Amino acid sequence: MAEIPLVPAPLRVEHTGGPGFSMRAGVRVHVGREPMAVSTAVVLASWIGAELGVLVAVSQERPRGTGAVVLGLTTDPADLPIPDSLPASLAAEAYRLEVAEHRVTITALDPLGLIRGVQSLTQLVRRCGAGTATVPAVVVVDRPRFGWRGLCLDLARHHVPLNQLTTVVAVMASLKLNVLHLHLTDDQGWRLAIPSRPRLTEVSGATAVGGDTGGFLTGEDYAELTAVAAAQGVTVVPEIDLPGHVNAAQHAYGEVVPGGTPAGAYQGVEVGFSRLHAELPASMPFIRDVITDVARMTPGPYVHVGGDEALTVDRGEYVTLVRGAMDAVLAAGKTPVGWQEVTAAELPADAVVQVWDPQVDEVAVAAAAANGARVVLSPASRVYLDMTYDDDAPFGQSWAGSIGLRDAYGWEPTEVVALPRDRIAGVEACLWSETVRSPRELFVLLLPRLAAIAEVAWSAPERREWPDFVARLTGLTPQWDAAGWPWYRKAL
Ligand code: TNX
Repeated sequence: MAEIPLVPAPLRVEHTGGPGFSMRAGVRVHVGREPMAVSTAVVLASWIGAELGVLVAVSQERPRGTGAVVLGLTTDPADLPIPDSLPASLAAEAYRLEVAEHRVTITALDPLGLIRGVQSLTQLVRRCGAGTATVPAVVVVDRPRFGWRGLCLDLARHHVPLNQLTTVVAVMASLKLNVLHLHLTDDQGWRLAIPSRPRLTEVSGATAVGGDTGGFLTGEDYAELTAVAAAQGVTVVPEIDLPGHVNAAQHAYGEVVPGGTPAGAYQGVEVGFSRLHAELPASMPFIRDVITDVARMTPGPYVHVGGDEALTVDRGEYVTLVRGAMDAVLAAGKTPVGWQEVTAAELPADAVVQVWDPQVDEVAVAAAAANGARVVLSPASRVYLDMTYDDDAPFGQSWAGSIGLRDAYGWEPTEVVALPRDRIAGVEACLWSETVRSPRELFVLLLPRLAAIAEVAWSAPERREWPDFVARLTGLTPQWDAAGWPWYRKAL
């Protein structure tokens, strides 16, 4: 399969032989009338146009003649084909891609599937000289293994501005990842403007680890990011971390500090020292207002309330504060997500629990799952991309060990915690940013390991094989170079 460099590996790919499809001036993208499908067609047409250096038209007429890329929705799962037993959320992302000499056809049940098919098509396009490109003659039948395929990005320790975030979304989408979890608040900084508490960013937007430059997303930035992400089938999940990791909030608002004096700015990297206090009258209104604002600004269905490493809060008070935050999420019509520690509280039926720490309390996670929670797996020793690649890697941390490309690839989500299969929502990589001081460091820590984790999350276990993965990835990296995405070359 190496000559077909699809990453993550599709369910089935068949080389049909023949000359393949030749893209040149005059190629058109055909689509029906469904608005999301039309926006996918526009994204594809502009991508092909940029590759070829020509303008590519989007047409809603029936395709005639040659040179057409046709995006079509179907209502019949047998067209793809998809088994009846597949959950609807996974079926929505399934697609069939057929490349023949005169036509490329992408078929799906839902516009999301068209987006995934387009992402495969773009990985197959080979530029050959000025104004032309070819696509090999193949039939790809594909669908995801897990519905939650995420990346958690820490903006709080070091800010990541909008232009870099949109590139991260493009990288994610190209690997069929579909959840961008933003860790927006922590001890060191607050990165999203909150209308009801403007001082959060006015004061704590400016701070960062080591006294480095801060920054924050305005409401308009955030709206643009969520729209850019949605157009590529990526859902943004904002995280407001509490009741620990709150020094930036306490630096901006003394009302959530006992005694009322705002805390100093924090530039270090220790965790676990700051906390909210349930007995302070301002605490619950603060939590409610912030969560309500964030939920209102967020088009996606989830709000993450953190809950990790609240090391100085006793259990009863922890439960009160976490439940308060989750109730605010529910009242705003969203689904709460929390780090594994939130299993100390009784969770709402459809909550999502994110497992990260090797010291996980498996019994508590299993009990939450038995009560209806779904679980996202972020085992630190496999997916914490702030860890170094190896001993001589130029940057990164090491508390969870080094994570080489093969470590990020060679693990099985169903073996992290004993859970019924249908309780596993999926997999999420995390890039904590204590040490991340430049876009180059950010992308080099992500790539190529993010591709490995994307394959763990998307591909059927029987399709995953290390040498084949390395060969496909090697075939894909010229596209990363062409896009200007830095990556860690020694990993391959
Ligand atoms: C643990 S993972 C943390 C973060 C740190 C990270 C560094 C989690 C929920 N908490 O606060 O940034 O380790 O690797």
